[in-house]
Amino acid sequence: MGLDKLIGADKIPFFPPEASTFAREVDVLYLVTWGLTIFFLAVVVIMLAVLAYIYRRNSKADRSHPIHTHHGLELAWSIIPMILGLMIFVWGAKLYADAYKVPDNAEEIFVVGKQWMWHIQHTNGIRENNTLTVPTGRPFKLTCISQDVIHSFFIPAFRVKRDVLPGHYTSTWFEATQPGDYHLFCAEYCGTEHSRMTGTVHVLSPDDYQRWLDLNGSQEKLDPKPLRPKTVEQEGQEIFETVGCANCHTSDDTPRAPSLYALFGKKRQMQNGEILTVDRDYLRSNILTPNDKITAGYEATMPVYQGNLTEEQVIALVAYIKSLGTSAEPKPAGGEVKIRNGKVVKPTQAPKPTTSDTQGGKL
Ligand code: HEC
Ligand SMILES: [Cu+2]
Repeated sequence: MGLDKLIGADKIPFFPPEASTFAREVDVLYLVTWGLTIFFLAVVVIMLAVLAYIYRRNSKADRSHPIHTHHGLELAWSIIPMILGLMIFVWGAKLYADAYKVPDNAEEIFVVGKQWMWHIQHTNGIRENNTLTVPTGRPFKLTCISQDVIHSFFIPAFRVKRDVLPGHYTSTWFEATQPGDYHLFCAEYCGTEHSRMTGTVHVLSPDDYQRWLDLNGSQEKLDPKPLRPKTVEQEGQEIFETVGCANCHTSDDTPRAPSLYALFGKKRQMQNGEILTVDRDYLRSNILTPNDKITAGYEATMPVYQGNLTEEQVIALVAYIKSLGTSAEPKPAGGEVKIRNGKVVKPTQAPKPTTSDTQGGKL
C-alpha cells in the first residue's frame, strides 16, 4: 500500500513487525483512525482555547451580532465526520472479513490449546509444541480447539488473533511474508501460567521450509527425526481401527451403524427431526457424545468417547472421516435427508446389511 511509509508507520518502533499479508493494512487503518482522532481533538481544543481567549470577560471583541443558526456550518460538521466514520467502518469491516474468510487454497494446520501450551499438528503429521513453522508466500488455515478453558491464539506480527474454545472449532488464516522468528501468545487469561503460554513462530523461506519438511520437522540439520510421521488422515484411520469404530461403521449403511463415507458436508436428520449439516463440529460431537444427536433411523448404541479420546485424536478421526468423502463412491445413507418436491422425506429403515460389509469391519 505504501501509505504507511508516507505517514511513517514503518518507523514507529513500538509496532510489532509486519510479517503477514494483511498486517500492513491493519496498521494503516489503525494509524488513520488515530490520525483522524488527533485531528478532530486538535480542532476542538484549539477552537475552544481561541474562542475562550477572544471572548474572555472584559475583552473588546464585537458581541453585537450573535449568530443563532448557520445551517451550512452545522451540516458540514455533521456530514463530514459521518462520512469519515462510515469510511472507517466499511474499511474495518472489509479487513475483518478478509482476516476471517479463509481462502480455498489454504493448507490446514491444527492448533490445540491446553493449560498451558500450544500443540500444533500439520496435515502431513509433523507435530510441534509451542512452535509453529511455516513458509512465506502460502496461505495457511488454522483450525483451533481447546482441551480445557478458553484460550486465544495470537501472533502480533501477523495481526492474527483467534479465540480457541473448548467444544467448538474456530478458524482463521494468514500468509506470512517475511522470514524470521515471531512471538506467539495466548491472549485470553486462562489460569496460573497463562503468561507463560507463549511460543515462537518460525517463518522460513520456501527452500528452508522444504528442508525442514525433508528433516521431518527437526530444527537440527544433523538430527533429522528418523521417521516420516503419518499424515493426520492416516493417524485417524489407525485410531478408527484400534478404538473399534470400524467394528460398527463400514463402507455401507448397516442396521448396526450408518456408513461414514461421503458424509462430510451432507445434511442429516436427527431422531428429533432436527436437520444438521455435517461439519467438523457435527463429527466431533457425534464422536464424543453421540447420544446428544442420534441420527434418524438408528438406535443409540454408539459408545460415548468423551474422556477416552484427546482433542488431537478427535482431530485425526474427523480428518479421516472427512477424507472418506472423496476417496469412495458416494453411498446412499440411511439417515440422509432427501428433499423431494420441496418436502423433506423422512428416511426409511436402514438398508439390509450384505454379509461382506458387516463382517470384518474393513473400510
Ligand atoms: C457399537 C457400534 C458403534 C461404534 C463402536 C461406533 N459407532 Fe459411531 N455410530 C453408531 C450408531 C448406531 C450411530 C447412529 C446413531 C447415533 O447417531 O448415535 C453412529 C453415528 C456416528 C456418527 C454420526 C453419523 C451420521 O450419519 O450422522 C459418527 C460421525 C460416528 N458414529 C463416528 C464414530 C467413530 C469415529 C467411532 C469410533 C471412535 C464410532 N463412531 C464408534 C455405532 C457405533
Ligand atoms: Cu491460554
